[in-house]
Amino acid sequence: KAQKPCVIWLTGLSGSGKSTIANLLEKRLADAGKHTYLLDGDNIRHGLCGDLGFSDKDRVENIRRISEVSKLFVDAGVIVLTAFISPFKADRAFCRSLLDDGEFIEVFVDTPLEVCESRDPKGLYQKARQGDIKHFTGIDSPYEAPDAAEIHLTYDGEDAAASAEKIFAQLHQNGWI
Ligand code: GGZ
Repeated sequence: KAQKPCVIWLTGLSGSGKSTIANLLEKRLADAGKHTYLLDGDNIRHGLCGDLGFSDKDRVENIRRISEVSKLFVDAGVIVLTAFISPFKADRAFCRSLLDDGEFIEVFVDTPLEVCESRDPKGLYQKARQGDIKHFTGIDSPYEAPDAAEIHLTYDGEDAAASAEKIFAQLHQNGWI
């Protein structure tokens, strides 16, 4: 039987763990025999969206393109995972609007700013605090938290593997995959 395609849309601050969780979840889905594709900064911001920066306007365009590409993958029967900050509600709603009911699964990786900032794997928060990077999400650029995400990962100090497993379980329980 053909798999049920959908978009698993992770949203959250820089350093919240989106990419790490998405990579582990993709592995878990592949092990379960699912055909998946992960869209993240590595394959999108260097290619299709290589002309875009981090102004509000560019972020809107970034998410618009990612949404359209996600829809194409769903048309092809693939389970798509996306890992972008996607700070604006309206843009996430746009992706939802492109898909059928039940095909857009919003996952809020709700790691507090203090935790993300203490991780600071690339030193970007420090640069933002010093004013060396402008328009950094959570510092001087907004993040609009979802108020009705299908899956809400509240931060409890658990590791990314546990978070990926939680998402996997909820995808099953709700019949989304
Ligand atoms: C936020 C920035 C910025 C600014 C560079 N604001 O931790 P990272 O490095 O790997 O994740 C961040 C990534 C965000 O790109 P997205 O495509 O997910 O953003 S959006 O959805 O808002 O379009 C960070 C890095 O790019 N980065 N400058 N000013 N993050």
